[in-house]
Amino acid sequence: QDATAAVRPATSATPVLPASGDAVIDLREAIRAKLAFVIGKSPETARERDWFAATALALRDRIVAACAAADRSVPNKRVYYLSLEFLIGRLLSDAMNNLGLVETTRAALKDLGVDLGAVEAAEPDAALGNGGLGRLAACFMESMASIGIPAYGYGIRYDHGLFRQSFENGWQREAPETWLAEGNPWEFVRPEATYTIGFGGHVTMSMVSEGVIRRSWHPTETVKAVAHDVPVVGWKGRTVNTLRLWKAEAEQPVDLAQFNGGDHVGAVANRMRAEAISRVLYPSDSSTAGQELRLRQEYFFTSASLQDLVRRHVAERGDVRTLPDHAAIQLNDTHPAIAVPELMRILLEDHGLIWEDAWHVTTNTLNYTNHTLLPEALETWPVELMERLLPRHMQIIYLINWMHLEEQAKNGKSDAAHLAAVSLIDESHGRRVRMGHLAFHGSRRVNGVSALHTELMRKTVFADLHALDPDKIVNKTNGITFRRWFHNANPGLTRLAVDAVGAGVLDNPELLKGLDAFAQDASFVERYAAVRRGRKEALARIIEDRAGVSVDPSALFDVQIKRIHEYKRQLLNVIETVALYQAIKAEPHKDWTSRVKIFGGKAAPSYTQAKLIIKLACDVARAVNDDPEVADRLKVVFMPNYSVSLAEAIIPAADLSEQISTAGMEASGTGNMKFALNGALTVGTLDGANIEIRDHVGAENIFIFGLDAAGVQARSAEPHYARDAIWNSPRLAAALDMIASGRFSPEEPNRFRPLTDDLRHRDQYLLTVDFDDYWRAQREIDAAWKDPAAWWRRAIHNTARMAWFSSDRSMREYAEEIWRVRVA
Ligand code: NBG
Repeated sequence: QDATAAVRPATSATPVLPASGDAVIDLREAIRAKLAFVIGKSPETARERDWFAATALALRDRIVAACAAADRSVPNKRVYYLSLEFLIGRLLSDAMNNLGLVETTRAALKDLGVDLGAVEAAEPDAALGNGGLGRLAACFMESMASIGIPAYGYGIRYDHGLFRQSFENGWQREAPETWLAEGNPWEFVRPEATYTIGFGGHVTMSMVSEGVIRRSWHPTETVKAVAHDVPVVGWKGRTVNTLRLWKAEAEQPVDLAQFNGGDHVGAVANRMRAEAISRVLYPSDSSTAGQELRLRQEYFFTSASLQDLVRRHVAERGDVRTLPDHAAIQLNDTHPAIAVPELMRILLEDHGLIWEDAWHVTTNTLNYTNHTLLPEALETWPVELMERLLPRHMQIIYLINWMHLEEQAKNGKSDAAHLAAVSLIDESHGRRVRMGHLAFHGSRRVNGVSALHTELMRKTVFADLHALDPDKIVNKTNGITFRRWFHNANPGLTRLAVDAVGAGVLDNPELLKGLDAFAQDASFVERYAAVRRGRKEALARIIEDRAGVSVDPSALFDVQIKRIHEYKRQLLNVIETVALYQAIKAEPHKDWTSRVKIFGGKAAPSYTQAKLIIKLACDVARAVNDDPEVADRLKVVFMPNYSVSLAEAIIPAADLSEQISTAGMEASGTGNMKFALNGALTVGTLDGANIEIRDHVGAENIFIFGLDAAGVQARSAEPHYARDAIWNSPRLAAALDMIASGRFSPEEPNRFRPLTDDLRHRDQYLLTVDFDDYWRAQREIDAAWKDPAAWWRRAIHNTARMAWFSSDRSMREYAEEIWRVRVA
């Protein structure tokens, strides 16, 4: 397991509640009992993993107790958050912190001769997501529980989460992830919440009365969805919500006739096919997977979730027509967009509603969040595939679309171009269902995830639909949960904040503003810098351990950790590294600011260009780190197997946060928020939430460079912009030449030509155009680092002014303006 234990200073966790003697004894005995009677081990034979399971089970009892003690009455309205991804990471520290039991647990384990840090490190990450979209869902679940919004998260219980990444000579290798190999102590299996999910087959029509035709679906294949519940405990144990993850099981685990006939493999083929649905998370981020199994996953979890919530509603309220009064459903991206026809089908077929009533219920219950405008990520499914897999849904989509287009004609907007633009079916690339259009049309509210992204939704991808209903699109800028990304990840800084502005800051992050007054206070600055220093030393040990590079903790730690994607422009950072390397070699005696460039992130296994960028970063790292002339002035590290836990170790140790996407392409970003909250300064473009971060922390406390979104659009239209930019920048030209020459890949000189050739001829992401200004910003940062008082003042202003980016704020906004649900 990941040995991040070393980074959690054993003496300085947030002491929400100090350990009290009785509580320690109670918990200690509870852990001892779990170890003996559930795990079946003695303290002598128990491994850290066993202690983790025993501790988790003991804490889970307390979560259940908190749940039982809470208000058990039926809430007036619930939120249902449907997401194909929940990137929750480890849960032990969340649970301890929110129950106020960090110190109690530490003391209880200590009594048993066990170190809490080691136990925490033994928990596998639940990596049921790829990146920002899945992590956002996890932050939102925690925030809803913390501010008291009754909610269920619905997703898939993947056997295998996001793959494990290792490097072989700098090439990414993928291995399956196995978080469930030793069971999951947090979950409860709920066989009574099992639903049947159909696929394929045909639709029949029958006359129910004069002129009333009822259609019904007869699937050929059925799969069971079995609920597995993970409790989500909020801050101070106030609310416990549920993350309900569906596991796919076959209705008939073995075909006994086939088995008896000797066909032992054939006898379980059906089971394999069914269970494949929840076997593995698709490792694609901001691009579509496009395969049939993916559509099966989407429909599987959407149908199970809708059946479950409709059943709950009818049991509680009797009448399915009042669903919009008591349930708000959020579709996290288009992955659950099939909810539109599925909810219609349930209402029409299972509850006998007429079309108009069903449509009213559907469009007043569903809401949709868009997370990207990148064309390669906009889901469309071939009509032919939908007709084969979900014939009834395809009929319903056709009918919805027919009415939608009729409405246009009625309003005098029947020109072909307009109809083609707003249609739910794209006729231009074969016939395909546009899932974004479907989700948009079937929802009451549609939201973007940052101010800029929402503006671009209105102007670009959804412009035509937006014109039809100008109030539908709203902005809800993303947020992060401070409990995990500040209190748990950075106990030292949290302690310092508590000392400075009071423990109320743990409940109300707005109190962080009080830290502004300490930005010039020498003793506070010293403590703030000491906390960072401690985290950098710990990270340096992890870097040595996992990447085999020794780095100096007094250097500037410059970090870019996120999925590897061309639009995020890790390549721009690598090229700047090469240019800096050349500059140091040219003037080795100049007073360079020492830097450690830290990269981390996974590339989708089929994303060739992204994997080549990783290889380049690793090859550049090898050359730079081995060059005695450079020595400690520049080190480059690519950390393998980036994960939520690793982020928790890296972010508090970062001095500089790289948020350098091409303007207009990063919908929001949320890593950017985590860094700034922990006091790293940002070097970034005017993209996504960077703009709002600048507005909050102040333009003098962030390093902005490059074209803005309008500039990107204008420049992209110019011919030869890349050629011209390289021509005008000798520094860029020299760095590209060095890479293209094979200097970093002597054993294969042309290895990186696909990267350099692409930049010279196409450069879709405008690296060449932004390069010089990026270089300028980086040298400004070098200079700023040399003035520690000014640097720490800026860092403290960042921490002090990031409160608005709490996901509690995001959730309150959703609650008021989208879900219309009361916050307790
Ligand atoms: C991602 C965006 C990020 C954004 C997260 C969360 C997808 C499809 N989108 O910029 O790229 O922060 O969503 O909203 O993964």
